[in-house]
Amino acid sequence: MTSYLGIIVPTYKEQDNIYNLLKRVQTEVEKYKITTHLLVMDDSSPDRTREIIEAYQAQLNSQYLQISLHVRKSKMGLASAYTTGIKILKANCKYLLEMDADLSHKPEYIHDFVEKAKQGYDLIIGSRYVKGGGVENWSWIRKTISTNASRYSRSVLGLKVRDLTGGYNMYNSKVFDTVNLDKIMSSGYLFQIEMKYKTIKNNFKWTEVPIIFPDRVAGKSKFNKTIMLEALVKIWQVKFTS
Ligand SMILES: Nc1nc2c(ncn2[C@@H]2O[C@H](COP(=O)(O)OP(=O)(O)OP(=O)(O)O)[C@@H](O)[C@H]2O)c(=O)[nH]1
Ligand SMILES: [Mg+2]
Repeated sequence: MTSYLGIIVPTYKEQDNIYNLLKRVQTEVEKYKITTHLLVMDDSSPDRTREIIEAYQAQLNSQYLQISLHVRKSKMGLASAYTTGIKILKANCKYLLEMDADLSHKPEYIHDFVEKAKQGYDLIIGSRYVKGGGVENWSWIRKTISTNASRYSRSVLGLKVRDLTGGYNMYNSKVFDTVNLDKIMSSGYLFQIEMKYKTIKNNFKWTEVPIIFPDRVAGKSKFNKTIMLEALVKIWQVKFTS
């Protein structure tokens, strides 16, 4: 079945969030009548994440939402969860949305992304750093690191995007006929930057939509300063080998 929207949700130990995420996505796509295929990419979470998804699937009866679950044997990281998910969905969905499971990416913004897609944009970036966007409950240190990382990446890569590091982004599936997912070299933090860079460099039309990004409430934060700082060095590799 073809859907207008494919949503890729990577999960690792999200038992406290996944039910609410699925519920809120369902509410939104039914409200706006968006045919949606949501694919959860779970890396064998050692908690109840999978069980909760399967229970949700079993009772789901929706005209607009279809849910699939892809389980990988071990924790293989966010970047490959996304690239694998994109490969699975791209032929059958017109647009692809990347979304975290921890509710930092509010499903209530899906409609804003879709509106921009209808206006002809191929990359729609959920942005904390444009007017109307922001973060909630972040320590000043995390805020400073994130804004400066975006500023630094922007100047290294010569892009005008305000929020380069964010992970709530929607792509026209046709982007992946041009941007080769097998050549994405980054994992972790840099992945989102590289994907945006390659899309924009290939002249796809992009825009940013404001999002308020609340910090995760439930589950353990995996934010890691070392990984992020490492990304800021490796960004030069993205620039010169892309
Ligand atoms: N499949 C898969 N999902 C992952 C992996 N690591 C993280 N995730 C999921 O990817 C999304 C983003 O990870 P987060 O831990 O929220 O990362 P973050 O937003 O940078 O940091 P915090 O929210 O502070 O933890 C969440 O839905 C996680 O469950 C992984 O190795 N494999
Ligand atoms: Mg998070």
